[in-house]
This record gives sequence, C-alpha cells and structure tokens, in this order.
Amino acid sequence: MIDLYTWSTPNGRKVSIMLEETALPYRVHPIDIGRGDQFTPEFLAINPNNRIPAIVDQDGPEGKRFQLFESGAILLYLAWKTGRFLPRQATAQFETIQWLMFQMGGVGPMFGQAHHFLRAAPEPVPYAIERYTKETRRLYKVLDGHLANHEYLADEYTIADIATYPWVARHEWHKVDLADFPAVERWYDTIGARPAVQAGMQVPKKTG
Ligand SMILES: N[C@@H](CCC(=O)N[C@@H](CS)C(=O)NCC(=O)O)C(=O)O
Repeated sequence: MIDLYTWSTPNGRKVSIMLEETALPYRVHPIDIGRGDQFTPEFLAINPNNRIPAIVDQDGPEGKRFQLFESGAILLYLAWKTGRFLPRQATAQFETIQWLMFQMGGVGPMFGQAHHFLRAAPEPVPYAIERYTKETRRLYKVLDGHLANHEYLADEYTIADIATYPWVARHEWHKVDLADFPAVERWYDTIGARPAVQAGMQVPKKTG
C-alpha cells in the first residue's frame, strides 16, 4: 500500500495519475496547503521541504517502508517499481528523463510563477507578470514544436507526459489559449482521454 500526501494541484496530480495508471493500491491523505497542513510536524517528518506531493510506500525496496518527496523522483520511483511508463532502452529512457527534467525545471516553476503573479500576488507587479507569462509562452512554443512531429514527449506515453499534463490543464490560469499551440492541444486531448488521467485529476476528492 502506498500512502499519498497530496492536494488539488498539478504537482500532486502527477502522482495520482501515475498511481491510477499503474493500478497500485494507494490511500490519499489530503494536505490542505491553504490551511497550512504542510507545516505540521507529522508531514514535515515525511517532507522537510513542506510541499506536496510525498509518498510513503509501506512495501518499498527490500520490503521496507520507504518515504519520498519531489514529484519527479516519485514518478521515477513508481516507474522503477512497476516497470511502466519509463522505457528500458537507453536513448528512449534518457529522452523521457530529459522531458521530465524540462517539466520539473521549466514548466512547473515558470507556470507556477505566472499563476502566482496573475492570481495571488497582493498587488499587481507588471514586470513579473510580463516575465513569467512570456516565459510560459516560450515553453509552450518548445512543446508545440516538438509535439508537431511526435505523438508524445518521448517515443511513447511516459512519465514525462504524466508530469506535464496537469500543468497544461491549468492553461486558463496562465492565460494561454491552446488553439495558439495546435500540437499541444492535440497532445492534451489525447492524454486527457485516458481514464486513469481523468481519475488522477480528481484526487483528492472534493469535500463539503
Ligand atoms: N518541486 C516540487 C514542488 C512541489 C510544490 O511546489 N508543491 C506545492 C503545491 S503544487 C506546495 O506544496 N506548496 C506548499 C507551500 O509552498 O507551502 C515537486 O515537484 O514535488
């Protein structure tokens, strides 16, 4: 059994999509980051960086309890554990890791900053809005150029697609019209049609 500590955000949903895709049994522990649940001593013992997602695999390597944070590391671990969504062949594997790193180092942080300055900053900061929305569009252009000639980010559907999808799903938040990036839109519709993706995007379930 895997314990998943998550919230209704793109980084959390990467992991719930992967758990749904691999059909590993898991339990959801909602960590309400708006309320500050990520700062409790119990959660900090799992992720000292006070961010979701994190997992505890009760049946980790060598049958021992294993805890892990950072969504990219969790996706790699679950791919290792199940042998799925990370090709074994060397070039295909490193191309997958390349696009996963592109998501972790580019898409996530830059879209995240765009969201912050467009939606959450206490006062408008035009320089920051311009910087992060421009960088977001630049990243879409890179994705669009690649996806114009490739069905998926790597040769097949992988953890790189799983990592990127929930961020593109927030395209309205960062004010991107997918019609401007037709290859991304085609890819987005393909990924979004997968039942496991649809299920993973509903985690954690809304309460109240
Ligand atoms: N690089 C981390 C980023 C995780 C992250 O930024 N999580 C956000 C939600 S998407 C969070 O927990 N924020 C809580 C906080 O900043 O206190 C990962 O990919 O796991």
